[in-house]
Amino acid sequence: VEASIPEPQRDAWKRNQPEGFKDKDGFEKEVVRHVETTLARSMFNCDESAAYSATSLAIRYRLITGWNKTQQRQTYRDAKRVYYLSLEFLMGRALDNALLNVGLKDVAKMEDIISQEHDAALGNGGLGRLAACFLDSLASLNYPAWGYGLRYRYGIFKQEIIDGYQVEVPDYWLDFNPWEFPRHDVTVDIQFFGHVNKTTNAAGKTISVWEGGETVVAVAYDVPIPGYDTPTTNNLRLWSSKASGGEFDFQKFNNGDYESSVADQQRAETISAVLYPNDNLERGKELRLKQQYFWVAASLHDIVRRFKKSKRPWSEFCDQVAIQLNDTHPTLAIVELQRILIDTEGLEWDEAWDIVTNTFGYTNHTVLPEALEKWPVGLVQHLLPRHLQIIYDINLYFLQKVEKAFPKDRDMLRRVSIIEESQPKMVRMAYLAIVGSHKVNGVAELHSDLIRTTIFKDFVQIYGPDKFTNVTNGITPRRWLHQANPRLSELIASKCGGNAFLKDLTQLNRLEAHAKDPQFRREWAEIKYANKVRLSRYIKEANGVTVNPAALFDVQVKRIHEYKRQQLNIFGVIHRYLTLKAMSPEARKKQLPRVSIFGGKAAPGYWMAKQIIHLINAVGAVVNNDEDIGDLLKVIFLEDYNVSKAEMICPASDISEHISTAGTEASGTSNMKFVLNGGLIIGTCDGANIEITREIGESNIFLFGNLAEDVEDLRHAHTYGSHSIDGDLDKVFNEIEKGTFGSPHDFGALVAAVRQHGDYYLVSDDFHSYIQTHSLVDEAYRNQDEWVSKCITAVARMGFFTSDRCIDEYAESIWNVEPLVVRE
Ligand code: Z57
Repeated sequence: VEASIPEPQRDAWKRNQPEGFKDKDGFEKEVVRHVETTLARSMFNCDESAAYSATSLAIRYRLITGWNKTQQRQTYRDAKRVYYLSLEFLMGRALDNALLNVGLKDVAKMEDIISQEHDAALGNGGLGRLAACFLDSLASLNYPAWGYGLRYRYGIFKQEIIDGYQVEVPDYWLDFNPWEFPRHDVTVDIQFFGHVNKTTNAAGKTISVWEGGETVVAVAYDVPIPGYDTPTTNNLRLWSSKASGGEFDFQKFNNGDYESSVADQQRAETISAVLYPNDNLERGKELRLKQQYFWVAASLHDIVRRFKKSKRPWSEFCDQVAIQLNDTHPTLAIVELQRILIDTEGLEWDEAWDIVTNTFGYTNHTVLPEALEKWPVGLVQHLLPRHLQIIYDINLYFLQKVEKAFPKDRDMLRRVSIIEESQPKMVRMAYLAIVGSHKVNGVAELHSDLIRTTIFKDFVQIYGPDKFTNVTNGITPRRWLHQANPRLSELIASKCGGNAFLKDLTQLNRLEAHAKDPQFRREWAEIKYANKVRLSRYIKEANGVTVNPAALFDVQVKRIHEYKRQQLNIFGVIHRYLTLKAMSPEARKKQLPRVSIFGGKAAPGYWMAKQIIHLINAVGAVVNNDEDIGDLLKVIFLEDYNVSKAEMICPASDISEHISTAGTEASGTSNMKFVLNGGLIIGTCDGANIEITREIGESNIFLFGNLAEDVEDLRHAHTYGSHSIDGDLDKVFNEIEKGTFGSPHDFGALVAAVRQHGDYYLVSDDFHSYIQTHSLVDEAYRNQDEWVSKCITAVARMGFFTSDRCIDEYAESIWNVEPLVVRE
């Protein structure tokens, strides 16, 4: 490692190793130094924004030293590394997390400064946040691991609510970002378009050479990822696109072709300009495919370059490298590695393919047909001509194998072909990912069962069941308990022997003994109340609505999607409103006050999701101003739900809603966040709700609704049988149509989806059970002692859902990697 440092300087280098700082004094000194000499400000004009800048620069100094050491250690030891390829990393804020992970959290108490930071919002929802939790766990468990992603100039849009409608505003987040390190010396030339030539190489072998038609440069930006209380700081490498030939093509510039020179530059920079804002939906846009290849090719080039430095034979590649594909978005990596090995490195097909399949693992995150990626063959041919040839070859060899194994099954070949013989022909990316990986996993037990028995069942026949496995999702307790809910974390620590539970979440089980302790219950409830007061203050500020913190807080925050069924929730709220209105004032006085809180973004092109947002706001406008109702019901839509808002909302919920149509939500991860923060769940038998129930006990969760196994029959009956709507739901619809919540025309599509268009998401089928279960929630909440005991018990049994457990499972059963411990 040291070989690159010239001998005369080495001694000076060693004597001057940067140490970082060790204590509060050193930290403060560093902050002041940055205010004065980096920002060129004084004590007298240091506002909160400058204080944030200086604080983050001080803390990053501490990160860098550990980061450098980690990278040197990993290179020196030359152990197998994990590469996590994800188009999304929904990181949120970094400062608070960095303070906690390097052990300076208690030194610096500064909510106001922390809240100055802009979220790094390079993701849509669950998939992107999972990637962020995984990075935290990988570093906290000392795994040698890199994340690879795109450095979008614009992350997920900011949501504004104007007159009850969503309006999207660009999220330019890079104005001041102390957490990234541009590596202008780490670049990769990426090609697109062009054509393929056959030539003969030195050994007399015919090989294919791809002559690209356009070159774009990928520039690396590195983000340090500190582990919690570990010596490991891993690296997240994000690629940014720029034109080759620098800012302008000077040839063109000098020829007076200034405009086309600027156009080239803009075309190149467009690749990493913006995150596609769709969650669980693929729209097949050319620029998206360009993004995918750009990022995948740059990452693989980097990985291969690193491997080649070790001078090992190619046969050892998969002993050194494990690459995890976060959904099918990086599937082209499979094709790209095969291309590098056969076209550039001169390996034989079979030898190369063996290396490829042993390197990759593929995680599936959805069974929704509209989210499964398919690319038109013509588009792939145009953009990546050599890759399409390789895809066809992969498919040919695969289908030959299938034909041998299932000689009488012609239809099998059609069904499993990587190329769908449709008009136009399509490349099925999930099938390519399965064929090119050694393991395929789902993200919760039900979901993994579903992919084995439905969308991928033919592949289970072909490869056998062992290729398909489950790794139930998890969340990092550092951010989602200790950071989001410091007081609860402290109370837990007082019963669990300190903060050890943050590294071994199963130790939460020591709480169980205190679930019925009146004093402990009181302290627990007091913290929940304080968190609700804090959220109430925020609601007052943001929405101008006064809510009663003693009311039951009922929360549904997540991307707006018909399958997640926010429409079921708001129809339920209307039902509650009608029930309250129909009561005598005396009867009303006995009712339990509720606050229904919604939040979440709709994809800009998802019209139905936007209608749902509008209805929620329209209902809020009526209910919140109805004097008959007062505190008994408030309906709040929180604008611009994001990671840092989730950190405030999760600790303040009494009950949260995870009510997807059974079989549609692969896992869900916010369900875990809410329970870990001492809230209960109302939910369907879907995704990780099922395992949460198994862990915390049926009496500590409110389950309702039809089961996944019944969905198909119900849908069939809606279309081919007579479809009658639930009576209570019918009353809700009639009220909407009376114009109670504004022009009924505005909400016609939401009603028609259930009444006329087959109720694909089973809103009517589940409505009665949903309403009844909400009554059970009210009833249970009235007995506060019992309720708090349930919450404590549930938290005590949540140990399984840490992302540390997930990462250990991936490491053991998919990656075959081990932690790199520091030898002193
Ligand atoms: C996304 O956020 C998820 C799946 C997708 O296919 C895409 Br695209 C985006 C989510 C699932 O909907 C959640 O159920 C799951 O918990 C999350 O991925 C992480 O696995």
